[in-house]
Amino acid sequence: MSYETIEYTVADGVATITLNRPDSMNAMNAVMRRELLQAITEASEGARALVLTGKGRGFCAGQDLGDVTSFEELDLERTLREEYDPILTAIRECPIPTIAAINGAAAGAGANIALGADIVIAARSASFLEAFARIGLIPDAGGTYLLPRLVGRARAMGLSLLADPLPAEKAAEWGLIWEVVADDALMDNVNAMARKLAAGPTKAYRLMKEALNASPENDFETQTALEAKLQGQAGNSRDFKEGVMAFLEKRKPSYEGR
Ligand code: T3D
Repeated sequence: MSYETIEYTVADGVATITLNRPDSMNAMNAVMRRELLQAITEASEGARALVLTGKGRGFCAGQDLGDVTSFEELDLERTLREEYDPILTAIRECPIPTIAAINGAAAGAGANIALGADIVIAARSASFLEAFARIGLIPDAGGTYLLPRLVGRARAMGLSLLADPLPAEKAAEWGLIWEVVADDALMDNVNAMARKLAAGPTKAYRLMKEALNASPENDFETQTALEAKLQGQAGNSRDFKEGVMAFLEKRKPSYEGR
């Protein structure tokens, strides 16, 4: 499959999607939304880990504001429901681990799509900007769902109302993201992590994602019942047997993801 607005590569079981409209800080137009969804689906079916990053000095500046040619014809509810939401769902329900490598500014929908990944690693010079209030909108692309859950109501409100850039260091300090690394070490760190995950027990990863994603909405009994059900599935996997045998035989496990 060839793409116009993204680059898509697969190596060592790791699919990498690079948003590729650097002149506009990788702002999202309709083609990019379509291609991003297609590439996530492709990765879900053929790879064992997924990395999402941006070309140039930005990660993604959110909606391409240059696309707004007629305010009369604009239907944001439709665009969100039909074009953004499927991307958020594809990332959240992606059966393989997802890593967002934030190489620069992540703004608007670009920030919230990134925050939907399983692990977010940012370059020290990167920042997160809930830019919406600057143009009279509310955080979308999952922002109002994710932000309070990740950093609590006070910080979610501050980020949304003030719309000031949050430096990567502070984002890590707040628990919004996993970690910050030196700019020139970003992709080495991310690639090493992605390769480690791709060689791991990917069936267990899928099940743990299902459990952790369900957790915020569940009460204790519901969650522990789900945990037991999913652990039952993990316990029936070849990877579990391989993990235990490798431990007992004092060797490295070789996981197949089933
Ligand atoms: O369908 C719908 O509309 C609903 C969905 C909405 C979802 C949303 O994402 S709404 C939020 C949209 N995004 C923004 O409001 C962010 C706008 N951009 C910025 O605030 C800043 O550009 C950044 C903080 C991302 C980066 O700042 P800086 O100073 O590093 O770069 P810059 O000079 O502002 O931008 C560089 C170029 O990218 C510039 O083009 P030029 O002048 O060199 O030709 C700029 O116009 C362009 N650019 C940046 N963001 C966008 C963009 N072009 C189109 N759309 C953008 N979002």
